[in-house]
Amino acid sequence: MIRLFVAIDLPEDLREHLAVMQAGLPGAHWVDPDNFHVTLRFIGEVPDNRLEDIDELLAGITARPFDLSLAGVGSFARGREPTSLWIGLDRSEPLMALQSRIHKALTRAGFPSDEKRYLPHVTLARLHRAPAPDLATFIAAHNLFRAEPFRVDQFTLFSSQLTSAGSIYSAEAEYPLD
Ligand code: 3AM
Repeated sequence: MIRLFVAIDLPEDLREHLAVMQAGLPGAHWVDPDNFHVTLRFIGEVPDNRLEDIDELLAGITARPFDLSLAGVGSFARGREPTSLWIGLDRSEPLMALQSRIHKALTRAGFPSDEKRYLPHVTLARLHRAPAPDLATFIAAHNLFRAEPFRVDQFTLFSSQLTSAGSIYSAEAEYPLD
């Protein structure tokens, strides 16, 4: 089995910019900057022999390149327990359209996902018992964060290996937009 997800990679200068923010929050397990991405669609565990079908399906998705801007900071929680800290993105119609096309194609091909609303983000940290006041202070301190727009001219199929030292992501294939 192979664990897969589809995502947009970030340029190196933006990774470095985000990495500077990774400090000063107790309970934060900071994501390795090499692993920063904007998830488009989580696929999950599939038999290795489905990789070719998924590759073909993604290769058939067409879209024009577009610009994206990272802006703002927020957190996700399970119940009252915060689980992740993320950087947000300015609203982008081309991003939502690309996500929707990928999501529908995978669902139609028999790769279901949870039906949660898509909220584009870049995960900065996983949180384990981060004290609420510290989290609120971190979010307030970084809430005005805004980066220069970057060009999205491809998306990537990643595999994810879960290890005791964290997830190892590998690019399996890249799909140019043009
Ligand atoms: O880094 P982010 O949060 O964008 O949260 C996981 C990560 O996204 C997400 O897939 C990305 C690569 O692991 N993910 C993991 N399990 C998931 C699931 N069951 C999931 N997304 C939806 N459903």
